[in-house]
Amino acid sequence: MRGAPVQRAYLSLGANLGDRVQSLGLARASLIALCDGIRMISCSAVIETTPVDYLDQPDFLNQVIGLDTKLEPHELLETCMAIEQRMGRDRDATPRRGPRSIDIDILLYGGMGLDEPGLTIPHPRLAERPFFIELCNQVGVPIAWLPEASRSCVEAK
Ligand code: PH2
Ligand code: MG
Ligand code: MG
Repeated sequence: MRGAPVQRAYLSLGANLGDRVQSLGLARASLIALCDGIRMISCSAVIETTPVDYLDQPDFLNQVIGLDTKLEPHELLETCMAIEQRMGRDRDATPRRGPRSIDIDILLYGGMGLDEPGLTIPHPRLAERPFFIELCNQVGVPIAWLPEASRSCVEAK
């Protein structure tokens, strides 16, 4: 990280178990307080969304935040996962795409595309989740960073 260029990244926060408002707040605070090399730039509204992909689960609260970071994509991912773990998320106890107390995903990073084990950027389901697009729009994501399939939704506004 030392000497690395600062990159703008956008993360999604999601929670549908426990005190969802508190979980999103704690995730934001953890990203700011615990992480060297991360500066929070923007926060979207927190919105309630109906579950997608795995339908039989409680409604989510979702938010998108913009950061400036010197962490490289995999370091940022590790940071997100460490915060999830500190907050008590137990990946083994819940089904894939099922209920979770906190989920912190990298949506976009420096306008780059990456497809590596454990990390795909842009987030592979960004374009198919309208609430992600709406929240990205709120925090001023450059349209060119969005997957092509979702650009028309933003441009149409
Ligand atoms: N995350 C999932 C699965 N389904 N649905 C909503 N509404 N919001 C989410 O963040 C979400 C979801 C797995 O990452
Ligand atoms: Mg997710
Ligand atoms: Mg995740």
